[in-house]
Amino acid sequence: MENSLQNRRNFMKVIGLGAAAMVLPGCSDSSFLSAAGKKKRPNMVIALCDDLGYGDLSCYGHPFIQTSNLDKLAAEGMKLTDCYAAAPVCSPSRAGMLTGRNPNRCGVYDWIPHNSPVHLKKQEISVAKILKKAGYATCHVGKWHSNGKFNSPEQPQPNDHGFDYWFSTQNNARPTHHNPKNFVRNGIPVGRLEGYSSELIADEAINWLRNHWDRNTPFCLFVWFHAPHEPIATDAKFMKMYEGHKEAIYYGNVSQMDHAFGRLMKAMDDMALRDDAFVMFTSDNGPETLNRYRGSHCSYGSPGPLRGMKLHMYEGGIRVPGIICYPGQIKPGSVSSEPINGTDILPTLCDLAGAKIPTDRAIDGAGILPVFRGEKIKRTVPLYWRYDSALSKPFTVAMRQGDWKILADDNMTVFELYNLRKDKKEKNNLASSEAGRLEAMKKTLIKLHREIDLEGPRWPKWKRKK
Ligand SMILES: [Ca+2]
Repeated sequence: MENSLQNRRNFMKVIGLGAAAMVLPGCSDSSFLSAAGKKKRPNMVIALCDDLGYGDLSCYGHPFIQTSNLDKLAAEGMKLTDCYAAAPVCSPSRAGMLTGRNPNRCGVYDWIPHNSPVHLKKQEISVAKILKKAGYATCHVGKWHSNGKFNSPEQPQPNDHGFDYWFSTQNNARPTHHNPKNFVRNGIPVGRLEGYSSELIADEAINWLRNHWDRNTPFCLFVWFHAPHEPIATDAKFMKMYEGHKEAIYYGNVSQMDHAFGRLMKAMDDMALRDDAFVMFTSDNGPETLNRYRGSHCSYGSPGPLRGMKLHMYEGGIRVPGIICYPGQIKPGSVSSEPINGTDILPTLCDLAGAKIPTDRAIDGAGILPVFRGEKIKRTVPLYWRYDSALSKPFTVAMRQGDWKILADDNMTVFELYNLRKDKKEKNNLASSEAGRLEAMKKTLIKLHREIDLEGPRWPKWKRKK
């Protein structure tokens, strides 16, 4: 642990020293440096879907779903083939994105029900808080799901975690994506809204850029769509695109989100904000399990070629689409297979902003800027996931190092080992034939698992009201 923190500090010294004059080889350095020779701080958009599967976008191989705006983003930037969420379920995945830390360290172990005592604690340092301190304007629109007592003084709210402006819901849009009535804008409930949540979220983001953001400051905008999480509702015109498909409501829901995302990109284009903006799109976990909600039958998400779905420790639960566009710094149409995790967002945005990454606590993520110049990420902590309620029992823990992934039960007694580069479907368990590798990975995993387990806080007992 001490070693890993020290390594991280040493690494950060290197990054810190290099930040002022950082040039990305292979890219246009002139666009990265202002006329005065100072590093230009980009505007940032982090768009997130809810339960969008690895196979749910056209550019990730879906045979029917049309996602022209996200396909365009990939064509203009980089498609990540090995992008991971920090967890196979909503709240921990978001806690990992916001803090750069494995969510189990923060005490966010599972999705957070309404009124639960569980929340992202105030002492956690969110990326929004760091960016705000560094002079960024910060905005969150959409699903928050990082506390149980939403919009209550009893727990930290988006503003407490560094968002200047927020237009958010505790969890899903209710009663559905259509005419939701649970959005809160900067602490004030807004009542029933007309329209669909993806469009409302895009409208608010565009309105914030046009009317609330001060152009003299760089901005970081978190756009966290509810789509395509249940309960789904889709505008008829998007369902019509899939006439004859029983999955039309789901397919159309993804296309409607894509359309809303495209409107935001177009608005940024119109405001001349795209030329040097860092835009990332990803999902918080794998696709919903088919027909989990009886009578709804809207869970038609696809993990593509991967094994498992949401709530699984196999790839389908945690591997998600990941697209990054950063003009002048990423070669258009490029593809990277470097493993990237939701916890990498905080260090990456800090590197882009020239802000310091916290050194007083364990940070699991790593900056991904080297990927844009075709280099490997310098990780001090392996990619690690733990979800005690995983449907892939006994496997509730996973770790990836390079091409290799180990799965384990919570007691660290049962293991599987896969080479993901050769076997992304996780069909061939090599635990027996790669005994030496298994032992080495077990050792690393057990140490990390224990360290994170010890750090995670415990919560008071609480009974969920039905
Ligand atoms: Ca989710």
